[in-house]
Amino acid sequence: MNRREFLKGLAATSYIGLSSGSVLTPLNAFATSGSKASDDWLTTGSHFGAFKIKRKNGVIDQVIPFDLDQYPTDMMNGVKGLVYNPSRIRYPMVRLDFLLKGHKSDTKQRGDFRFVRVTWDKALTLFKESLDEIQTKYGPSGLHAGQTGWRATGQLHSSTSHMQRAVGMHGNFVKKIGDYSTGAGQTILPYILGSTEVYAQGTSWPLILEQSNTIILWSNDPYKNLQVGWNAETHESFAYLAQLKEKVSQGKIRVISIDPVETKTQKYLECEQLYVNPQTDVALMLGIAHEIVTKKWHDAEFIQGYSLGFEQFLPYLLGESDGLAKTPEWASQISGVSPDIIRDLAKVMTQGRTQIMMGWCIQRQQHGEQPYWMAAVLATMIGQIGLPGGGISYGHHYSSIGVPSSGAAAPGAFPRNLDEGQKPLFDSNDFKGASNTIPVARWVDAILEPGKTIDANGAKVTYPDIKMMVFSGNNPWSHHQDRNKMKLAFQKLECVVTIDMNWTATCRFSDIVLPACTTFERNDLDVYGSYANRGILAMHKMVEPLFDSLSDFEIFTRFAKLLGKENEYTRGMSEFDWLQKLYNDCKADNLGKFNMPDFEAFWKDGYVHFGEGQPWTRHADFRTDPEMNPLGTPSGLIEIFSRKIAQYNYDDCPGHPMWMEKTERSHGGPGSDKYPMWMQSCHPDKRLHSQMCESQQYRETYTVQGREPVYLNPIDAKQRGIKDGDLVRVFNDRGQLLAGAVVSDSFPRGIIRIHEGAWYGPVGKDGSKQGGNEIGALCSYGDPNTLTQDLGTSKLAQACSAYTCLVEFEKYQGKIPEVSAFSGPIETLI
Ligand SMILES: Nc1nc2c(c(=O)[nH]1)N[C@H]1C(S)=C(S)[C@@H](COP(=O)(O)OP(=O)(O)OC[C@H]3O[C@@H](n4cnc5c(=O)[nH]c(N)nc54)[C@H](O)[C@@H]3O)O[C@H]1N2
Ligand SMILES: Nc1nc2c(c(=O)[nH]1)N[C@H]1C(S)=C(S)[C@@H](COP(=O)(O)OP(=O)(O)OC[C@H]3O[C@@H](n4cnc5c(=O)[nH]c(N)nc54)[C@H](O)[C@@H]3O)O[C@H]1N2
Ligand SMILES: [Mo]
Repeated sequence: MNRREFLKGLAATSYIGLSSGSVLTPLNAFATSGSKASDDWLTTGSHFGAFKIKRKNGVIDQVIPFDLDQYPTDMMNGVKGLVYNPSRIRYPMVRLDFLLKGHKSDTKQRGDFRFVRVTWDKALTLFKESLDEIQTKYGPSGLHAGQTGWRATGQLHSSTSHMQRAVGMHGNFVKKIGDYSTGAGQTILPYILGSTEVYAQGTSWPLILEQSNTIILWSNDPYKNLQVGWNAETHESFAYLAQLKEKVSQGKIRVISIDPVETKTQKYLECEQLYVNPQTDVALMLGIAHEIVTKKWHDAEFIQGYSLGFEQFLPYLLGESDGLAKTPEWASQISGVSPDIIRDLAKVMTQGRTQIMMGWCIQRQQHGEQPYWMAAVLATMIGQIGLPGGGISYGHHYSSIGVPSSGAAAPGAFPRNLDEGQKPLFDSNDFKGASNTIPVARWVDAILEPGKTIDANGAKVTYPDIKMMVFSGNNPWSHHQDRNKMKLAFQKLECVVTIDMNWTATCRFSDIVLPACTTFERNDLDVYGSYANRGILAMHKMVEPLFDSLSDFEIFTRFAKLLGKENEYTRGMSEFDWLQKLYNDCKADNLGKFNMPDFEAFWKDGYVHFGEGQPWTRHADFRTDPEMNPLGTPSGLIEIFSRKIAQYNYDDCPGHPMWMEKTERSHGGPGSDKYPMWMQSCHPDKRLHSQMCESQQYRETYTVQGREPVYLNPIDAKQRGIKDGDLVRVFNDRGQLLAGAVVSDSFPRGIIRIHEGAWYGPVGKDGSKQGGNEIGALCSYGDPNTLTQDLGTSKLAQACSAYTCLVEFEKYQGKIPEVSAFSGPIETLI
């Protein structure tokens, strides 16, 4: 089917979508009829940007940037395809053998992709009965519904909240702590700097542009990663990046990107790149620190007044404690950076104002806590923490951090938890001696080894015996590591339920699949500008929910009704009642500070603008008066040595930062004789994780022979007889995938990249999509998590370490399978 035929088909069938069923107040009557009849430009928003959308004949026709977005991104071109694409889930579906045998089904069949269409009533009843069975047989420790992820923006329709509130009304369940983004960083930094830092507002760009002489982008690609935001993104930071580019060209600010590859940012700014061997940054940092101490360039006064434990760290740095001085020569051997450059860096960083900007990728590897800690130590030695344009930050590449916040109160959200006094149907808190909260990335381990006790952040965690999982607004068969291990784990689950818009691989490995509609098929509101909080955006419904899909609110209202708790769930309010409440509460909070019009005017105009805030310097108050404004660390000071961490006695996270070898490391490190290539699975330039991979036409702008690109160094490729555009098999002991070769000088020897979020499309030995459940199946599209390691960063954070991963690749010579990722299930009748 070509695209036009497909769209025609969708337009013809879209009226099948059920009506929302909410109470018709005059206002929502107006809004719904408005959304149907009017072909005016209407506002809406997403992680990819805030937009104005025009419809034609009931179908989304044109998408343009929101008035106040001066730097819309290319991903705007993929938005229509988010709604109209072949991967959409059309109706509720149940896995064949689960429909026949329920909790006694053959779970080895899970992933064979055979599903049967059912009605909403049937699907929701099966869902509830499964929960009943789990709570009765195992209690709350048998259920994990705690994973979260990048569910669509919008304060009302936040899908994970809907699922967790409704499932929580049925019974308690296992939850997670931390996230995949910054798991190691957000755990270590409270010990060192007193807060997670990663999600804190950072020093404002105007001050950085004014005051910095040098900016170090360490494992950081803001020009790529600021394209998406946690809220409706309006891309204010790009104006500052443009100014930075200007200053770089004028020689006013020196920007050094410390990164194994040439990043999008480095190319845009035309700044310097400093190559470092992957996973060896701590060694490089130690080499710099050694040089600073040797030359006495460190700020002894700042170290003395604002930090603790330099004396415990110094013997390690100088080699007095382990006989190994961390000289530039020592660091060079590990990091691949020449001693001269290390010495030069030490000089540059201590002369003039230096802002170190850490990206997050570097802590998504084994011992990912260490580079964050060591970078804080470096910044302390330089002595500029709390000065405008100096010190260290951990988030300038994320969600408009660094754009001054308006200071307005932001709207609240639909509640994730039960209201005060509400009780679940199965009101038990008996987790049978297991933990009710586990580190976010350890859930597959828990399924495989229930009862096992691990160390985590100074405590013990005992894995619960998980028998059922519910996913909404996240895509674990994209975000988690090691697909074949996941297959084994999923065979142990009795029931898996997923609520999504698309036939993701998570749906493929589920038993009950429920179709949610997209953001563009419901009304909502959101902050725009993410951390800049520039205003509130009206997110208008553009089209009726396609096929049999429903909004998450509607899905779980119906589910709550089955529990006899519909009113408890909705508080007796419809979609539009909620929108008005969220808006009016926010209006009340801003009274006297920001004038907000009435809801009706806001809804009609499409937004309320709060404007720009005041520039601000992170940690300035601490610098001015550390006694009055202590950090949140035990001592109130920066902890170069942490007594608390030392007392945990962890071999993989001692009391001060240290270089530690990895279990897999390229460029001569462990495992590189067998698998010489380091695979980095960075965040995609043209997607948000797995989202927008479904947008077919847009995807085709970057795929190679229909597959996800694998970026290869020209010499590495040539040695294996591979040309640009060839199909490549990438493999290690954990798995294998097909991807399309993009040969590029931006990638040094020994390094390949496949962006995370590429949809998992396994095929069996016979090339069929039904065989995708086989252990060792070939991924036909190129999901890098087919190959990554599922390993905790250390006993401290137990976070995701996807970047500790070695692979090999070869030209693919076998029979070429069709891509199985995007075409939905094998629909079966019974
Ligand atoms: N190898 C490797 N793996 C990684 C990473 C890496 O760098 N390398 N990065 C990690 C990081 S930092 C992150 S944050 C995670 C991201 O992991 P996730 O947040 O799980 O990734 P997304 O692809 O954004 O998944 C969101 C899912 O929610 C669905 N969804 C969106 N809107 C709605 C809605 O309104 N209703 C419902 N019901 N569903 C909706 C989408 O269709 C999609 O399937 O991945 C992690 N995994
Ligand atoms: N376009 C787009 N933007 C996004 C996202 C997306 O999916 N798409 N996701 C958002 C989310 S959820 C997150 S968590 C952030 C992710 O933010 P990050 O994790 O910071 O992003 P990445 O682009 O994966 O990695 C940044 C850089 O780290 C480098 N790097 C990797 N390993 C090493 C190393 O060992 N040493 C050094 N020095 N550098 C290394 C990579 O080469 C890359 O250039 O991005 C957010 N922004
Ligand atoms: Mo993330």
